[in-house]
Amino acid sequence: MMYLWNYVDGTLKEASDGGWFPVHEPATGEVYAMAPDSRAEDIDAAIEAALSAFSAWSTSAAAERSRLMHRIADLMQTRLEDFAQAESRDTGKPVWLARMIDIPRAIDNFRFFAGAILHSSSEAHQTDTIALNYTLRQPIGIAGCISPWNLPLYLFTWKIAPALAAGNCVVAKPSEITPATASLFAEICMEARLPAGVLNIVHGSGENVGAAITTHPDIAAVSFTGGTATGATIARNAAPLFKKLSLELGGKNAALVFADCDFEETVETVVGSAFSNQGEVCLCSSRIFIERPLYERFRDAFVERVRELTVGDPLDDSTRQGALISPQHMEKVLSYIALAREEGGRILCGGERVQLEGRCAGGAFFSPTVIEGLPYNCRTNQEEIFGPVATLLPFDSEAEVLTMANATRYGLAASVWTSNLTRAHRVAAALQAGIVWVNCWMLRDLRTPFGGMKQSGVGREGGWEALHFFTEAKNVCIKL
Ligand code: TXE
Repeated sequence: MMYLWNYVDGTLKEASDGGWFPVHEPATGEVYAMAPDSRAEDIDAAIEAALSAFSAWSTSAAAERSRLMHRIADLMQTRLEDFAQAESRDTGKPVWLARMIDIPRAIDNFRFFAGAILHSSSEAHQTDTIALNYTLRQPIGIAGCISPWNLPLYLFTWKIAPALAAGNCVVAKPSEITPATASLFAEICMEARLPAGVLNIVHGSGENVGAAITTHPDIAAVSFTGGTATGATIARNAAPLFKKLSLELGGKNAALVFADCDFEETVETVVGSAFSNQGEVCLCSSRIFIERPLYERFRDAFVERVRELTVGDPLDDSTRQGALISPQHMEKVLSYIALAREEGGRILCGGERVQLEGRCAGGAFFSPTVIEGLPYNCRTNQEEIFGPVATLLPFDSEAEVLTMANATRYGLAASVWTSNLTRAHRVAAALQAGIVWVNCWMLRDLRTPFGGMKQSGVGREGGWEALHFFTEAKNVCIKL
């Protein structure tokens, strides 16, 4: 049995009351590790360590913080394979995916903000000949970072890196479902000699550890990615304490496929956008709108491709769909398949559990599912399933597809598939989504604002947005 540890004040520790919780491997259903079941006292200790470290870290040269962050990135690079194996075992995602996307992106997050902090600048405003104003952007203090289970290290570092680069100390909690790579990351920080207390990682449940972070008076800002319902709880907890809040929540993302799209490329990329990481990405397309003249041709090619997505052992390089995160989550996905049937949907492929043999016999595997025949406003097309399920819907006009695409409480991402440039601009502007991809999906530039509108979140991450979030803007006005 493997044991994972908290990382507090520069050392590895167990929970203060000695409790542990089991960590499961979704592909086998087996418990393979134990992690500290921390309590509010562990958060108190982490915050105390962060407060002690803050003065030196927040006044250290940006070049020094940058150097240390590059060092962390270098060390992660040397252990890329260990990280990829750990991420795959913890989440059920194919190991090749963790090796190609999750871990390189986590390394990039550190490199990107290590570079960005050296290039940051702030504004000056001259008030005629009377005064000169300039903006100081100062570290905000202790930042709380809470991340989910679907892209564990990728999203954990996406929050921690800008917070540290801006000169804050951090108390971070990875999802209790996937604590392994955060634990490995702590080892890297020790090896890189990150000063004690600058980053503290505390494992445990949302109820105990997450809530302690969001309600602690010494945490100045909370950056959270996870479910919309949890986001609402965090907003309720943090609001009376006037914490800065960044919330990246769920999505019910639309792909808008026009008849003039590049057919082959669109089919191929939209399949990827719906089923990458078993559909467990907040950016995945789950509602695919197809212009009627193309509907049947697109549907048939799409279903054919989806049938080719091999469900299998995440360790096997030929696997395209690994395990879902847990049997409970699989039950949730199954309940939506039953709902879709009740609502009149036709299952074109998938829709059931996949029983593998041998090592993976106890795993939570599910066949990628395509459904048609559902109205845009039914529950299946309104609620986030967060699994390998996509619905296909025909449309007749641009106005109609915009109405349907925008008719959800979410507003995270959308994609538009067309060769008509004017239409692409027009539709992109009219979509209620924080991110619109045109003829692509998941093409990311870390300088761009990232986040959602409506119930997909509050605030933006990425680039200067993240550095602004993790700093306090102070105007200094000098009379001339
Ligand atoms: O998320 P939670 P879960 C969606 C998806 C999924 C649903 C639930 O629909 O089915 O959310 O997933 C911590 N105070 N997304 O249960 O519960 C928790 O410990 C403070 C969308 O994993 O929101 C974990 O670290 N923290 C998504 C983190 O919040 C609390 C990615 C996320 O857990 C807390 C993942 C509390 N009261 C799921 N309760 C996306 N948009 O990327 C829990 N947490």
